Amino acid sequence: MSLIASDHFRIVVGLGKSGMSLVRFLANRGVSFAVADTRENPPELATLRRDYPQVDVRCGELDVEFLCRADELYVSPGLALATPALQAAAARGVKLSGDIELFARHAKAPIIAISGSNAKSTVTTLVGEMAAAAGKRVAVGGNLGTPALDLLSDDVELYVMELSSFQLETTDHLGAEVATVLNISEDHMDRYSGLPAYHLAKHRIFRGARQVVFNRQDALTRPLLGEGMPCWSFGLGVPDFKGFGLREENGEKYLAFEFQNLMPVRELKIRGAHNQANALAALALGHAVGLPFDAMLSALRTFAGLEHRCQWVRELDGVAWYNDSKATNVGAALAAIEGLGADIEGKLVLIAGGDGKGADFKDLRDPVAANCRAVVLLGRDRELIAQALGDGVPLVRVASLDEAVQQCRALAQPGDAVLLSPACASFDMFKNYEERGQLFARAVEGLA
Ligand code: UMA
Ligand code: ADP
Repeated sequence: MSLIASDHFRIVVGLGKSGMSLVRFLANRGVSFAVADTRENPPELATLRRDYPQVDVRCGELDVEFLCRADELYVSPGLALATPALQAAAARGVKLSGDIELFARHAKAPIIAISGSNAKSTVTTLVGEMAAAAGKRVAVGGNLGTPALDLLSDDVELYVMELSSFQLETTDHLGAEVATVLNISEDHMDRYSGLPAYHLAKHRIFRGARQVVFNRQDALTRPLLGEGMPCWSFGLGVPDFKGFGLREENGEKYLAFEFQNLMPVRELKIRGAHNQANALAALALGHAVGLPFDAMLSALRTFAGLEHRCQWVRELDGVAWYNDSKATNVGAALAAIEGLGADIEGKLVLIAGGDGKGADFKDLRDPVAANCRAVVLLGRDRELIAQALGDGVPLVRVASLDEAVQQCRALAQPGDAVLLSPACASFDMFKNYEERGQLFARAVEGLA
């Protein structure tokens, strides 16, 4: 039986990276399809016209009549399913689906599926490195960057996939070998009606899973399970049966599994309590698919973290500078402020602000007051953050990242750390979080 009906007509909606992977996938299987994108000039248009000149492409406002010619729409994670034209097509019986659903149907090797509000990329990359250290032919991608369908191959022995709530919304049955939601805190509130809707989207990752990993410190990560589902857990406390955690013995803190100490925490290269949780989550996922501990621990000893995630930039006059530009929501910034704040002698000088995506910043107030010497605010939503922080800490408003760096240089004292952890997306001032992080690092490196 073919896994994809050849007599159906499909439309790929969205011609970015995942849309282009769908085009290649469908064209290689001789399936008939067209493409639509709301943008006049979507990123992969030139590639499509060059490689698939025969494919019908409609750019600009979505035309419901055109969409209704399809049996099924493969919708980009970048487009809200609530988009009126998509809803109008769905009401007329057109099925809405996505690239991850197709991937799941065609993947022949086990899938480790990773979602959560924060730490997805770090844990996905780490599990990938653990699997490679164990000698597995592993494919790593999804929301992380390489679209899932581009990874499909008969040679792959294990898939490690980062999945966003947007991708999961169009996925009915993932069937992962092991699935996890690492943590849940508010994000993308410009696309969801509230936390419950976002939570529900994330939990679709557990559909058809054979095992799960949950976070003992975050009840929202626990799936509602059928009886007998093998369940592993992680958390910063002392672990119990089927649990990964931390245990202290003779003044030394260890990563531990059940009653067994695995490795001293000080051997980790990644910094902060949040990264210890990430290491434990990766161990739990790897263990669930049978990766040996020695290979996983050797990967943990060498993993230095990803760019723009609490990344050390330089030390100048006793002040360490960190780039955490990937902290695009409140939960991520909180983890960095508390994780790094506990690790340094002095205080933090925080740079925050940008596009807040409708978030509520009130949870920053107490941790910022406890850990920060001052906060330098920039970007569109800086006044919203200022209101949430109140008068617990001195606030400095700036107009540019260069100015922010200059202000931090003046504010920080020896033993302090300067942390760019904006709690906001970057799109109001920068192309993306990478550009924001690179410009920050360049400005910091330029300080004399
Ligand atoms: N867009 C339109 N009209 C369209 C289609 C898209 O205006 O018809 C706009 C939307 O603003 C959208 C943006 O274009 O947000 C990007 O959409 P795209 O279809 O061009 O995206 P892709 O290049 O296919 O990238 C997507 C993921 N992007 C999003 O979910 C927004 C990438 O995650 C992912 O790496 C890639 O597929 C491969 O799987 C990025 C991301 O920002 C990194 N993810 C969010 C996050 O991590 O918070 C969820
Ligand atoms: P994601 O792919 O989910 O965005 P990343 O691994 O790229 O996750 O990390 C994004 C940000 O999340 C980092 O900049 C860091 O500040 C924060 N972070 C890392 N680990 C954790 C954690 N365990 N809990 C909460 N926030 C975290």
